[in-house]
Amino acid sequence: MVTDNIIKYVRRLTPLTLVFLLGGCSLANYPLLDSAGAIGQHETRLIIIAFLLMLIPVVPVIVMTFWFAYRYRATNKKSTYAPKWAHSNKIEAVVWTVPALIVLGLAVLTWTTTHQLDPYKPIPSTTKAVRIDAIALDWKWLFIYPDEHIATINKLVIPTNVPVSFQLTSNTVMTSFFIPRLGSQIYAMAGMRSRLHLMAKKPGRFLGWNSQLSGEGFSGMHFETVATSTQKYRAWVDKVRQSPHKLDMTTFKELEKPSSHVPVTYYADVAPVDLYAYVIKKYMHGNTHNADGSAMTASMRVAPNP
Ligand SMILES: [Cu+2]
Repeated sequence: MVTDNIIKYVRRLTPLTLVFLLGGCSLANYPLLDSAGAIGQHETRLIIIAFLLMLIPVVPVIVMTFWFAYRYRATNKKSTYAPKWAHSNKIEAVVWTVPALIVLGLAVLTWTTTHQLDPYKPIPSTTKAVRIDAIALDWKWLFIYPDEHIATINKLVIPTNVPVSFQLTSNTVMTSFFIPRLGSQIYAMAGMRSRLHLMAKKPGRFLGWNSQLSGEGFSGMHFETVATSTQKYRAWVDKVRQSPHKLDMTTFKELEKPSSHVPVTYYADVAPVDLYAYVIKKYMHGNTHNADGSAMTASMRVAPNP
């Protein structure tokens, strides 16, 4: 029969089609599924669990569509013909209970993980966190390492297995700080402080970017994050300290002018003010609050950093 032949061909072709369709896939193209960070790994697990949960109704529906079409075809005289059929309590029970349970499961999962993975929550560790002040400029990222008194443009270097504690703000419109392979994305807003904690679990080079459209130079607003051993991180800090550039008010005034695709720049010294506090203060107009709505502490309002 013709249909039998068609089914045979489809059966033979399916694995081959899959090979062609999925041949282009590699985890490198899907940074969220190829996590290299402590937070990111939890998030990857969450994405996969949510995906599988949602497949519970999707897969049977797809299978049944084909099965019904085949079983209840006009030429099949063996299946029951029931033109008056209208209602089934059994079907209603399945159709309502299963999605309800899935929604309940997703709700519990989302509630617990959003609290577990709160970007404001420090990552427990025996080693002291590396502090980084990230300031979004038009259209580049300024990273200040307040404990090292160094700064960079569009480049982050962090030690592996050491928590990194970011405080972020923006010297311009709202932007979004995101290193997909390390974990959570967070917004940086003018006059506000947002916090983010990340930790790289393995060495590597990861793309970081602004994932919030912020105007003309948006597409050039990305940076490389290098996770490396603590020794190499220390060596890098020493190297930055050799840089001839200093980040003072004059340099900052130049930096805040719009420019895009700005090459990596190192600053050996950040002087004399606490730039992060200065940028926040610029936009406060007396109303000081963190991005979560809480009031800023007095030490945040007046430079320098605690
Ligand atoms: Cu606000």
